[in-house]
Amino acid sequence: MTKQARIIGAPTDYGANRRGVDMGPSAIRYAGLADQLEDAGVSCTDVGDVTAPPAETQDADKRVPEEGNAKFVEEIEAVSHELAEEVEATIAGGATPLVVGGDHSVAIGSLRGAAADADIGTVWFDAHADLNAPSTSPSGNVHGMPLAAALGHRDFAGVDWATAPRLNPENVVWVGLRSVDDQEAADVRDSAGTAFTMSDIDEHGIDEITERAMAIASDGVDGVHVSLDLDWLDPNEAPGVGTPVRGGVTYREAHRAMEIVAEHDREHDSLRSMEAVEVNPILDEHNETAHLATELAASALGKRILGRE
Ligand code: 6HN
Ligand code: MN
Ligand code: MN
Ligand code: MN
Repeated sequence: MTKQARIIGAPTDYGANRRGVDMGPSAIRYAGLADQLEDAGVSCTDVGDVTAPPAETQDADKRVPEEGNAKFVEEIEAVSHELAEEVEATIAGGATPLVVGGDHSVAIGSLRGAAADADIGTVWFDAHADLNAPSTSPSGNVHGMPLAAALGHRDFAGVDWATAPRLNPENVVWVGLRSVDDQEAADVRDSAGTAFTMSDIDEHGIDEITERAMAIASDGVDGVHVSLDLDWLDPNEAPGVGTPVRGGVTYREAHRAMEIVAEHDREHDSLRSMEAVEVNPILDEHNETAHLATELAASALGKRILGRE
């Protein structure tokens, strides 16, 4: 059956430390996302963007909670509601949501939507663990917190709009970690999830690590949300991101990983939803990072070099 994808733009930078990532959805569309997907044999519709007023028109400081620090939480709450509804409706309609960000705080909405009606796991392709909470975050930027929020961790306990109760902690898998804050690292170790660092990729290779990640994330649940933060790649390959960290995966490794996601999906029908986030066109070179996001999404959704079987 032809795969159906629904592109949902989430043009936010509320959760990031640098402006510009709100232009990610436009840049990714301009880089040819829909064409890439059609070439991959995926039938796709673009529903446009969720509502996200420019950060300049909002007041970050008034939104900082008394305990801990989380900038723009009210704006992020509004985006999460709308995005969760879009993602849920997309899945209910039989299509695969492809959320394009925006900063990584949009994952709060993606995960809630994907888990609205099913038990899910997630594979988090990212340099960062995104497991900070308002009381532990060194920055107050919510893009460093979506997994803590979704898992109902610490400060987010009882914050309904932020948590995804059917995201199973044992099915959370990080791939490619190389920049984790001190308390966050302890929380990753204490979590029920599985963390594969860049060292693990060096040691075992991208094939084995991605295969293990998909196996763990999909074990005993209904599907997997694949979260692709473009800073997962090395900044040489993906310069247009707000929080680059040297020592990331190469272009080929990234493609291989996404192809393994697609292979796993072909065999197990495991890919429930996906997002590509943190593309910052202001910092990009000739829209390369946005273009990369389109190619990687196409690979994850089944693109093969010699076409379909
Ligand atoms: N991202 N750990 C840092 C923080 O501010 O919490 C960086 C987070 C980056 C988040 O890239 O999605
Ligand atoms: Mn991230
Ligand atoms: Mn990151
Ligand atoms: Mn091994």
